[in-house]
Amino acid sequence: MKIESVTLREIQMPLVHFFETSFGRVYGRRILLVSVEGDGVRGWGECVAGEDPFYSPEWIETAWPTIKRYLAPALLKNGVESGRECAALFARVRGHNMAKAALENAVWDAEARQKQQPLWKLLGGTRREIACGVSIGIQDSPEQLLQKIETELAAGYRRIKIKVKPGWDLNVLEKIRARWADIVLSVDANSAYTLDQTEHLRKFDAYHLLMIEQPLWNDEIYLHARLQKAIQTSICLDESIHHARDADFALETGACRIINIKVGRVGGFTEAKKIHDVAQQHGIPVWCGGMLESGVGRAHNIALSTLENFRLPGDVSASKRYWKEDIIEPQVEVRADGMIPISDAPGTGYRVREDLVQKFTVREETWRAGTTL
Ligand code: OSB
Ligand code: MG
Repeated sequence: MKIESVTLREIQMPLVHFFETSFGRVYGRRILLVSVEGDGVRGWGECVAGEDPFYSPEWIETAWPTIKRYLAPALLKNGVESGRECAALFARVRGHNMAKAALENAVWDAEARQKQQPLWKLLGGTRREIACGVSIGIQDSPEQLLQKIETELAAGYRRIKIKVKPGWDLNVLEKIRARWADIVLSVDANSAYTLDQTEHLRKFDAYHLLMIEQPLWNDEIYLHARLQKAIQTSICLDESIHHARDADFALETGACRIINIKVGRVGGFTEAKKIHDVAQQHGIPVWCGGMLESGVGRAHNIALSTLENFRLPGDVSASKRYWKEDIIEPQVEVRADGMIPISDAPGTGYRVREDLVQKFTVREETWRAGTTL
């Protein structure tokens, strides 16, 4: 398809409730959105980079100039036949996966609309409904955490994940298990521990967790293999996996038994599909991670989660857990049985509310094909 223009925006939206991880607390989001236009359709993509370089070295202030100076010009000068071709076009730029994914996914989105096909089908998905979990941040007190878990269980969510760090881990797990002995429960450390704490991490085994996500360094795989040998709880890697080669290395070395796929962290749908396939060949399940996305990224996560090997509930939850009013229509809703039904409509099945996008926009730039970039 011929890409005629690329628009990059920053929107700002307050979160309904703050979100705290081992690297800090956020009260609202600054989100970069990309839209591409061509062949009479518009496709949308979300850049999941954070407000700070804490989850990953990439953050919104590296993503903006990377898109402006390199990625958007590459797309506008060369054009692409499909979303599949973007990764090769962007390969000259090293890293900056979240910036790349925002553009690549916008092209897939446009392609699905142009072909009048559901995005999930274009991606090769098969599921007609997907299972949802929730990620609950660190709270001011264990009592508040228990209250939140109760609310999410009542809403039907099929897996509870809590954020942990030293000082907010075994003490809260003890309280959770005393109240709910059998719920499907995971923890996510976002790299808050080191290998010297293996003895401490082994104590997590007593709480029969579905997984412990990213216990060690964000840039480390092999030391997770050492840890996995020493503990019973399955390790899931998030931050450490950037492409299919990482997934292959992690699975060959036994560094994890589960992989979290975030389409932004891995540079777009094309690489996400490859990681999905590598895991499947190893008999390892994957699930879809979240990055406190607006409806644009959320709708893409839903489409990705329809692939067969997304066998565990994802961090793909309802719009209303994050936003007073999400920027898509309909809002993402989770049924009382904890599932999201998949629409047969062309594209994502969710319409972007451009009036709201406009209202939340704080900066915006458009680049067109054929003009000096
Ligand atoms: O590690 O999965 C993570 C949010 C921001 C950065 C990293 C992570 C998260 C989440 C939130 O856990 C998941 C969600 O979108 O609800
Ligand atoms: Mg994580």
